[in-house]
Amino acid sequence: MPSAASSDPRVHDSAFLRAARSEPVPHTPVWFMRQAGRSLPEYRALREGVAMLESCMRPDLVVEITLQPVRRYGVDAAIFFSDIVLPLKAVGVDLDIKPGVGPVVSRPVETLADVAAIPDLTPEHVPFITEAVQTLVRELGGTPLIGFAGAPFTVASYLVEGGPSKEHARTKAMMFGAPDVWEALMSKIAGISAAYLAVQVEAGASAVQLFDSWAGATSPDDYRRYVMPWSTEVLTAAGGLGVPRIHFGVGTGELLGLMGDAGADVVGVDWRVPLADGVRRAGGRAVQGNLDPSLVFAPTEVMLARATEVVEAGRAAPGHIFNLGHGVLPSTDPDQLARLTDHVHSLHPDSP
Ligand code: 1CP
Repeated sequence: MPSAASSDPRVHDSAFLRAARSEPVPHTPVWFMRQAGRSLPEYRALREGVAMLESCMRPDLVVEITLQPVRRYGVDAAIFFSDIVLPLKAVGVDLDIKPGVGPVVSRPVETLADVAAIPDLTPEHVPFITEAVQTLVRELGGTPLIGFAGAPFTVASYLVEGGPSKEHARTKAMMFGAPDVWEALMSKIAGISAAYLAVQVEAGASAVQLFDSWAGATSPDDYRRYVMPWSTEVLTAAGGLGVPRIHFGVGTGELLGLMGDAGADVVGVDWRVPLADGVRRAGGRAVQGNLDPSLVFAPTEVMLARATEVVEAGRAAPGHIFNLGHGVLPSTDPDQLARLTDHVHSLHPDSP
């Protein structure tokens, strides 16, 4: 398959990419969703006085923030520092990321005309992404870089609700009640997310993760009908780039099989699902996860014992990438993540 991903042979043979391809590994690879960010004092220092979206558009900051957790923890992969709403901002949607809140959209999407007003994304919208990825891949050497995008449902929820939401009521009202607007919106976002992933891989990212954080708000039947076709479109396009695809959402225990079938090589499992069940539901695919992010607040020996259980359960899958079951909580003590990384690396991946 064609791929412009990093040509460094150490990246190709890394434990992270081997596990993502369901090949044997020398140790269980580890990275943490939201490993960069507020839990790190060096991140807080760098971000002082710089707005979130501005930091995502400055290659010098993106490079440094992405590298911080790799240096500190020796994790097996870096994740590109950005946000799922950045591509919308780049094409001109009027939105901001408000501190302590999250993404806020000034004019929520309601009609077909609102959807039509959102431009498609081309590489010319995001030259700063290409530059940051290229620099990062050079600096990372043998460590793979994960590119990412938001899946259509999760991105749509911000555009339709106008901000973070627990119930996704307006989103679902459109999904059930205005199928023409819903399909146009999902199709628009699928194109933007696929183009955004392509930019990252063409600049050298060697795996991608599609975040459908809020897809767990839908039932399996509704997921199949209203969500899955467009996630499949993004993952199929990403498959053509020749890199492994990770597909993750929160509270998606009932959807794991479908999320795999949408075109994932690795199914992300949140912490509510015992990993042994997640392995079964992933249907022969590699899995990623799934330590409860709150376990970092438990005594270290409790956290490490639970991490051992996760690694043991992961042995039943053809590939296992250790991660938390969702993002690092901002009040996490980084030293706990350092201990966790060392501990998982010390366990043999194949035998007790
Ligand atoms: O490790 C890293 O480098 C993290 C990079 C990263 C990622 C992967 C950020 C930076 N955002 C994301 C993805 C993202 N953004 C998701 C999917 C992952 C997940 O489920 O956690 C989602 C749902 C968002 C939307 C978003 N952006 C939220 C959630 C709001 C809600 O609905 O509850 C928030 C708080 C943001 C802002 C944001 N994005 C990233 C950071 C570090 C922050 C905090 C803002 C800041 O530091 O000023």
